Amino acid sequence: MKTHDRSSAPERTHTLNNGFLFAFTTVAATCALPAHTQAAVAPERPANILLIIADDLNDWVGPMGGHPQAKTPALDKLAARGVTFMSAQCPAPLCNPSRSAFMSGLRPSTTGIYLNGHHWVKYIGPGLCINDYVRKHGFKSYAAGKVYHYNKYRAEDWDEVFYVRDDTLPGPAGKNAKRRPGPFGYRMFTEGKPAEPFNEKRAEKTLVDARSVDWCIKKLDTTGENRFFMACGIHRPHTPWDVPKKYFDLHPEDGIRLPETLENDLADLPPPGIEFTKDGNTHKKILAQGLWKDRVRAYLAAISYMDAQVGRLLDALAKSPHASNTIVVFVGDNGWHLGQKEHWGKTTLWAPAAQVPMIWAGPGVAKGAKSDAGVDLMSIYPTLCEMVAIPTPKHVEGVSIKPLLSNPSMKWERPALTTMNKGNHALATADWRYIRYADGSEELYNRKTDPLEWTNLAGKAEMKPVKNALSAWLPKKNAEPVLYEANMR
Ligand SMILES: [Ca+2]
Ligand SMILES: [Ca+2]
Repeated sequence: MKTHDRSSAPERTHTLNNGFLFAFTTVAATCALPAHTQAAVAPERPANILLIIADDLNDWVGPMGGHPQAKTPALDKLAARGVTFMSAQCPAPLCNPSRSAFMSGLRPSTTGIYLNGHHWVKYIGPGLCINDYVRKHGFKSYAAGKVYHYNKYRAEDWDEVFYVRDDTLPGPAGKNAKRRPGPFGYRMFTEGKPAEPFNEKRAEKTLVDARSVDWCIKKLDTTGENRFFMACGIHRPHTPWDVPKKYFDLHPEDGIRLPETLENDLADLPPPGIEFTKDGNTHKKILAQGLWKDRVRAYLAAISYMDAQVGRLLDALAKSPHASNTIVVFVGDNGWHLGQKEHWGKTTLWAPAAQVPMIWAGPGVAKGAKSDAGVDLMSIYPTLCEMVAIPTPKHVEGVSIKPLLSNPSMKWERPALTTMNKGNHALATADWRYIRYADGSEELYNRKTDPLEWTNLAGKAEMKPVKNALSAWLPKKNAEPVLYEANMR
């Protein structure tokens, strides 16, 4: 595993298992930080942080009700002891720009990191990301699994990292997988064939997500006197969806319900919106193959598998000495379309791709509550700083939602912001979704009367005040994209 050459080299580096598994112990005080980040820890709030990130998870989880047949008992349990945000949005509907943004506090429109081929490590300096920043305030920071896109960690920003390459993928690390042709290549499913459960002979505990969770569980046992910031990234329900059979069995195909869709839903979209739905005619093909239900079932199975892993980690936390003083944040990095607006996958500004689960629980958080405030994942960094009583660094662009955690029904004016490539933005509140594309074309949906966002109201004269009010929140800066590097994808 290549590490970045810096004058403050790691104290020790272990490279194990063909380089796919590694752990680092780094010198704590390696990064020069701006003076405003040097304040001391407030001793009266000794809370730890556990951040769990699921990959490509839309609102098909129990507490959000995005799909009536989602089975997510662990998230149901977490929601029962915390606050679920019903209108949370990602900063970008794609892994790398979303994760690098909410972990660093810097939006894609500020950094120019819009795509997976934009190597965030080269543009966001040390000391800025939350996992590194909290270390200056007495935290140890630990990562397991997919926290940043692939394994594009800056290892020096953590005390220890556990990363196992997902060996169900093809390529040098994927000896168990073969390439599956289709519009999404190996990453989705074999075109024209029903989804298949993972090789039954292989024990679940050997799969990547189970191993990441096991590592975190062990770490919970061994964390010493320091407060900890632990991030656990679960790869599922990102494709491939071939999770173990028992999760498919939870979702019999016969009764599977398809997402609600509208014929000619695309008719009222401006050209850039239509462009976002183009993904190689996947929807037409899936319809022709009669596999829509099959795909919905496989996604639900992958969500249940993810939930089971999250449940193991949360159960272990509940039994640990850190049970009562750990703030838990569960999020998805971006959503996923399964036929809504004739689209499959992410990379759109509509709810299926932009809306994500965000559940908070722990000291200072209301129990069993829901908030429909328009918030986005940029709130994670400043809220965590406030919750653990350390100063929020000045570069952080999001705002703290701490008031909502104790008073989830309070009125919240500010909209959530999602950005897709340069100059395309969606602003979402509990009531509205307003999309402004780079060419100035628009969409507006009334989320209260039209929750599936079918009827574009942007052209109606009486909607002008709504559009104007939301437009005020568009970012002033739209950074040029940074250099695209194909090998980052
Ligand atoms: Ca993702
Ligand atoms: Ca429509």
